[in-house]
Formats: sequence, C-alpha cells, structure tokens
Amino acid sequence: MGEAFFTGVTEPIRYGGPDSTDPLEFKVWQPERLVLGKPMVEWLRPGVCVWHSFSWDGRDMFGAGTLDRPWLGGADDMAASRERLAAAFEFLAKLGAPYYCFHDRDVAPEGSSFAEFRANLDALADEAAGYQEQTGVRLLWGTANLFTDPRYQAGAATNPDPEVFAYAAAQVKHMLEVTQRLGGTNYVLWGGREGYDTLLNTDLRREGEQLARFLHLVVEHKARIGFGGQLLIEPKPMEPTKHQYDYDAQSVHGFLARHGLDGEYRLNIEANHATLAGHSFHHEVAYAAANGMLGSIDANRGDPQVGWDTDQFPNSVDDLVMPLYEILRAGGLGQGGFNFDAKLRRQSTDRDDLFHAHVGALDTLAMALLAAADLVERGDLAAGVEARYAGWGGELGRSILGGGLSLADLEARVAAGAISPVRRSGGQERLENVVNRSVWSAARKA
Ligand code: XLS
Ligand code: CA
Ligand code: CA
Repeated sequence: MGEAFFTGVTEPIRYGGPDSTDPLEFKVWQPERLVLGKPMVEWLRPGVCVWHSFSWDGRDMFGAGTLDRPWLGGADDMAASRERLAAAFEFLAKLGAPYYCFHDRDVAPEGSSFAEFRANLDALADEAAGYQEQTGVRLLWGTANLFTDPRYQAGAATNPDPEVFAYAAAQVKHMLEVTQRLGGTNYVLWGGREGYDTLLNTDLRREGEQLARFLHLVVEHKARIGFGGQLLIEPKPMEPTKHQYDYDAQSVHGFLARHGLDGEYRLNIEANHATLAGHSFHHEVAYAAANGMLGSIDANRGDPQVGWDTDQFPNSVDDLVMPLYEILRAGGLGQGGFNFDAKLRRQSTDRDDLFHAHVGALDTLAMALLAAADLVERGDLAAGVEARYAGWGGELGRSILGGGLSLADLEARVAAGAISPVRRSGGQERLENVVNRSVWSAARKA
C-alpha cells in the first residue's frame, strides 16, 4: 500500500484485555475467541462502511465539512477516488475488521455519462480487488446509490417517470455484477427515496407495482449471472421522504409476500431505522428471525432526544444483547454480518477518532455477544417461554391449531365448564433481572 493516511496508528490494533488503559486496544473483541463453539468473528462478521467513514467530510445541512480527510481532496475525480480507496483499506487493515460495504457512488466519480460512471466503477473495483487480495478484507455487501442525484428526487423504481426507473435499473444491474466480481456475500436495496412527500401528487397503487417489478428484475438478473449472495431489503420508515414504502420489517415482509418475492429477499435490519419506526431494534430482529427473514444488520444507534437518523456508533451492551440473543437462537446471520453504518459526530474531527469509534463499537458488540451467549447457555429465558406456551402442546391446543375445532365446538366446551383459564404472571421484571444477570456475569468473564 502507498502513503499512510492514518499515521497516528502504526500497528494493527491489538487485544489488550478488559483492564487495558490504552484507548486504542481492544478490551473484549477477540476475533478467534470461541463463543458457543464458534469464533466471535464468525458470529459477528463485522464490517466498516465506506460512505460515512471515508466519503463524508462532516458536512451537514447547516455547514461545511469539518473532518480531517485529506484523501477527499475536494475533488470527485479518479485520482481522489484512488486515494479514498487507499485510505479505506489502510484503515481496515489496521483495525482488523474482516469486511466492508459500499455504494457504487461512494467509490466512483459520476463522470459525464452513465458509460463513463460504469467505466470509473470498473476501474476502481479492480483496485478494490487488489486491496482485498493484499489485506484479506472481504466485501460484506454492495449497493447502488439511487438517492443522491437529482434525477432520483421522486424516487428510483417508484418514480413517475419510467426513464428514471430504467436509469436505476442500469445502475443496480452493474453494481450487482461488481458485487459479484468482488465476492460480496450480499446485495442490499435500501429504498432511498422510494416513498412520497405528499399524497397530492402520488399514485400509491402504481408505485407499489413499479417497486415489485423492479425487485423481480433484480431477482431475474441475480439468477442470470449466478450471483450466490443474498438479496436484502433495508427497511426505514421515513427520511429522506416523509413516508418510505419499506417502512419496517413487517411491512417489507408483507409487500414481498404479496408480490411472490418472499423467498427471494431477506432483510438488512438497521438499529436506528427500527427506532425511527417506533420499534425497538430487538423487535425488528425478532420479527425477522421469527419469519425466516433475518439477513444482515446495520449496527448503529439513534439519540432518544433527537428524532432523526443520527447513525451514531453502537455503544450500549443493553441495546444489543437481546438482538444478539435472537441471532444466536436463529443459528447466526449466515452470509450476513454487522455493518457499522455509523458516522462520527461532526466535532470528532481527528483521523484517529475513526479508530476510537470502531474499537468501541467492536468491543460493545463483542460484550453483547458474550452476554447473549450466557443467556443461551443458561437456557432459563427460553425454558420460561416454552413453559408459557405449553398448553398449545396439549389436546386442546393441538386440536385448535390442527383445525379440528370450530367456534361452536369451543363454545360447547366452555359452556360445559370443561374450560376455565387461570391467571398466570408474565413475570416481566423477573425476566429483566435474568437478562441483567447475564450482562453482569458476562462482564465478569470477559
Ligand atoms: C440510509 C441507509 C443507507 C443504506 C445503504 O439511511 O442506512 O445508508 O444502509 O444504502
Ligand atoms: Ca443502513
Ligand atoms: Ca441510517
């Protein structure tokens, strides 16, 4: 690799253990440490995102960039793009994160035509392939940016203009192929501006049909090129539009089922999008796991006092332990992983701040994994749930679910006095203590 950008960190970040006072050593994250018989790294498959960490200079809607990002150089040309890729892989190698994720536009300049953009992306994908080879870092997922350019102001697949649909299709086709070429194990579709700002100019029925057609086209192309990765949809309820169609896990699942697509896509669940939808991250992961839709995770957090998608780095074990418990019980994420779709605060201007953010996020995730594994090993939470539903394994429960009893049959049994339910405590506070016990016990064993 060429000239170093992250000169404050000369060696790969090491494990220093829970008592280490070095802020740039891991306290918990040990990729090879066995958890429930599998290395941590295989459960978590953590990745760094290119957009927030390398393509963003700290600008917001009120002001210019603040971050020290020499590789951005103020230009959106091939030379600056090569620098950015070099910076990203230098960082990845020093952090020791095994995966990364990017949008086509995070790495390639737009150029003056689609053909030029495609050529730019191909050339930079070749460079990325070389860096992957050198560092051992792999691609967790690729995606196409269908929201930044003004042509997408009214959506991509759901745009009133079929020419915009076609443009988006061209971009996705090519990025799917680039993802395949780089060995990506997933391809993500986040419905950037697939939604509306006002219903006064929006035909909901048409837009739904357009979106379904688009998703079918992606499935067809995946089969045509033999892409072995998973297709993922990332729900988000609002922002940038007032209402986004891929609102949450359950509405995406319903949409897919309605259009015969539910075997083709799984979900990329983002923590901050869950809370924007008025759910907990736990809810979204649990829904996906319960319905065979668990694909991958965008790990971050919102701010309870700020109503939008702040995309902060995850730093709360309590927030992550139950989502991880669901993931462990589902057997893991398979081809998915934990992508840190998180950005620094605008005042964290030093280059090294990016290390502090990722070191903390990896440690937090690792600690939550240990706590979740403790919960799985002790088994009392699961046993309690099992016992709570035990009646459904008895004659009455099996007959109801098996379709053997009508409303009239049930009425007859109740009227005959054969059925008289008794009150049972849900024991929520006791169970909350069980979770805390595992959090504290895992912290002692870390
Ligand atoms: C935006 C989304 C986006 C997707 C990828 O809110 O999180 O970054 O993850 O397009
Ligand atoms: Ca995301
Ligand atoms: Ca987000």
